[in-house]
Amino acid sequence: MLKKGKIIKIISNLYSVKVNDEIIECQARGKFRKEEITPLVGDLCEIDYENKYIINILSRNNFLTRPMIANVDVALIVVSVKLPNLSLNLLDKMISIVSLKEIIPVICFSKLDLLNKNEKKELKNIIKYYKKIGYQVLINKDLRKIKKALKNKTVVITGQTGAGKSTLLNRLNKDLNLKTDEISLSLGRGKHTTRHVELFKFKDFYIADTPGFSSLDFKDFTKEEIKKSFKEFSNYNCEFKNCLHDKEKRCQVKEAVERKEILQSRYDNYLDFIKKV
Ligand SMILES: Nc1nc2c(ncn2[C@@H]2O[C@H](COP(=O)(O)OP(=O)(O)OP(=O)(O)O)[C@@H](O)[C@H]2O)c(=O)[nH]1
Ligand SMILES: [Mg+2]
Ligand SMILES: [Zn+2]
Repeated sequence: MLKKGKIIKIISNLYSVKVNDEIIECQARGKFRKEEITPLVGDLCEIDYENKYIINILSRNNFLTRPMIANVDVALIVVSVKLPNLSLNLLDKMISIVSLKEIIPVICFSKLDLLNKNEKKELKNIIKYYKKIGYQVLINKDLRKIKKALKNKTVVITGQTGAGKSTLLNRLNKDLNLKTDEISLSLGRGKHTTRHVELFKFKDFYIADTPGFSSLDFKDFTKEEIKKSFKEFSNYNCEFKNCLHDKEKRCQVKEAVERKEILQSRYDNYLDFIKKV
């Protein structure tokens, strides 16, 4: 019998497929390898229910390769402000990547309790900027707001190793008991405690825990696309229609950076990204 399901976990060659309220452990057909299809967590699929085989992967709305997941609406980007240290470069990279995949980024800062007064003030300005340009910005202590933002969505939680992703999920759902670990003080980052992608059903949303990263590749995109993903830049009309806001003359974006209308770090990260494609 053919049944429809959703892949919620993959560990080596074993695929956990949720069919209604039942979890079926399946193998994947060899044909996927031949056709170069990699079944992903989040994929909708058809399975041969008796023989426990995935027969078909249904077409995807979108997918990410880091973390590997398909069909997500929202990326909850967990950004640690200390231990590991705040990296606006990684944040901007994540925002660009997920936006270009038609996934809505929701920014969630963690570990604000480790900041001193001055650092808190600095962070407040950063939060204000990201809100102004149109992103939802939350903090990991505010569970009520996080739940509200994720309602009825399929969500991937992503961010640096040690940022506190699994800790946050455990707080959102007391039954989860995901493994979490102290960060390595010598390296100043996490220990890659979460090793696989797994999708959990909460009351009114799906959310996937994922392994964190310590760095991210930024490829497969064009300079034009990266420019488009810095959405505040589109408020400015430069003299050259195809202005890359780099070495061009009379660039309105550069002038806005000078007036401090655009955050210097946003602009620097943008230049960094287009240099790398
Ligand atoms: N001080 C402080 N520590 C936190 C906070 N959130 C998480 N932590 C700690 O940070 C450490 C790492 O948390 P994890 O939840 O394992 O981090 P992770 O993002 O899942 O890491 P990976 O699975 O490696 O990607 C743990 O010791 C947590 O207790 C926070 O808001 N404040
Ligand atoms: Mg984790
Ligand atoms: Zn320009």
